Amino acid sequence: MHLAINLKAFMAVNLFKLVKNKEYVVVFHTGSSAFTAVNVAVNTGTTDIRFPTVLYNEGGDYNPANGVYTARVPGVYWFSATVSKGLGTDVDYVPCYLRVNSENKIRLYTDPMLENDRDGYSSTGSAAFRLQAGDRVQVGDCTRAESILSYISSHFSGFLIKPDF
Ligand SMILES: [Ca+2]
Repeated sequence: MHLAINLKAFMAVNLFKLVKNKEYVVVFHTGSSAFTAVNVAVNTGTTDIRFPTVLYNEGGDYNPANGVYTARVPGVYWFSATVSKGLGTDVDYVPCYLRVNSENKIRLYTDPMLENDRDGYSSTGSAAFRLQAGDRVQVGDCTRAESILSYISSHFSGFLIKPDF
């Protein structure tokens, strides 16, 4: 951490010198981005959910307060989400969507029949997306979101595969 801060300061000073002298065009490596978050809470007044417990958040692009991953770097990304329902509660199903900029892209879907509605079950969706800086990815538009199990069997993760530059 200390080394990174010093390196940043060094680069800022030397980049200024380079620009001032009009000698070079400098391209910085954009760094990586990856996260994993678990447990579930429903965003108040919505059908969107958040995964409030962060296990890993390199780059800090996932926000556990609202469950939204915001792309900092344009590029190709991979995301995966799983929602689980606990054993014993009689709920038809708990479908959700993986959403990009509030548009449903991938459906997380399991629908047991009749008496099997009391089973514990999980639904997963995974997808690659090309994102621009500022694009938002989250899990939402859920049905009966209050019945999703808030445990480590419900999780949301993603990472930058390849930056555009
Ligand atoms: Ca059912």
